[in-house]
Amino acid sequence: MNDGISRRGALAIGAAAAFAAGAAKAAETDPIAVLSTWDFGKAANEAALARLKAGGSVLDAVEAGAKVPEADPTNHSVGYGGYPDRDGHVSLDASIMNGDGRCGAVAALENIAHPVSVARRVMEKTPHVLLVGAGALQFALEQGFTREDLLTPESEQAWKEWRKSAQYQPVINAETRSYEKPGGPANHDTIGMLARDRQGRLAGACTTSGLAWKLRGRVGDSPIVGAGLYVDDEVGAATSTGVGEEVIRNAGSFLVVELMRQGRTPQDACREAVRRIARRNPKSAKEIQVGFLALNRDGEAGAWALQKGFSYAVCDARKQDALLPAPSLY
Ligand code: SD4
Repeated sequence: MNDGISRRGALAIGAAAAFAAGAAKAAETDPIAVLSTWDFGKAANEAALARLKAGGSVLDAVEAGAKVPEADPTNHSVGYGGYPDRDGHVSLDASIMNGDGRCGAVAALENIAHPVSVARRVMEKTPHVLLVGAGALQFALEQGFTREDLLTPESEQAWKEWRKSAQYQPVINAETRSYEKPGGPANHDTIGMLARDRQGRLAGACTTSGLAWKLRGRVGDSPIVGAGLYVDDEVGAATSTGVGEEVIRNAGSFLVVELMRQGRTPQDACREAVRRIARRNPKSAKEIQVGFLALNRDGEAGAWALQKGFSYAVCDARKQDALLPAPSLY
């Protein structure tokens, strides 16, 4: 070679470039990713990432992440401090799912601060998927969970205020308020969390106190596998937030995963699931919020919502505390 670089040198440079490109590709195709719904997802993602870095499994990570808002008394739609039902009972729903199809859930569980952990015990210690109400509480106590009063003075005060009018309008009360005041105190909702480890294993968790002032015994989408959460290592994972009735009617998270299986990107799959809800019930869709969050097996994220104001927290190799606005139909 007569350009100042020997053939041997050129080969070495070529090999180094190829190695660098390969390394970059490996980094792109082998990421850790943790995603969560809403702004409080940032703190939850941090806890999940710490668990992964400490050698925990992807299931350990989503459980650790979901427990952060569950323990936060200022968050009125998840765990301790959640707004009660119309009769004053704080009643919690949660699910957890591993990418190999194992899953567990609890619904209408009272007096236990960490329903996501009880859901995991249902998955690991019983042949069942879902325990509800008094039976779920009995199981939790048998498993060593502590019985607690979850109604904080602040939530009790809000409930007493609500009782003055006692208008049972879960749709507008809970969701549109969040949408009108992004970042405000009402902008707190179900946490749905999805995670992928370096080996491409996926897991998800979803936990909530459900719609404020709901009817006693009402169960939303969050503990219904396929509605509020669905995870499949072969394809990806999805979770939802918003008015659970609409999500259940459309098997929302399962739909998102199946759309990804057909080749859609996570964002496009979420958009199609949102459009399906709007097509089926165009009148109510304008007045409620539903948001989907998805992660595919390669670690690519996406989200879509009916209304503006749905945000999601992303933690990946590039940035650990991103908070992104989801695109919306309206
Ligand atoms: C539910 N999707 O219970 C949950 C809760 C929620 O605002 O997201 N509420 O329907």
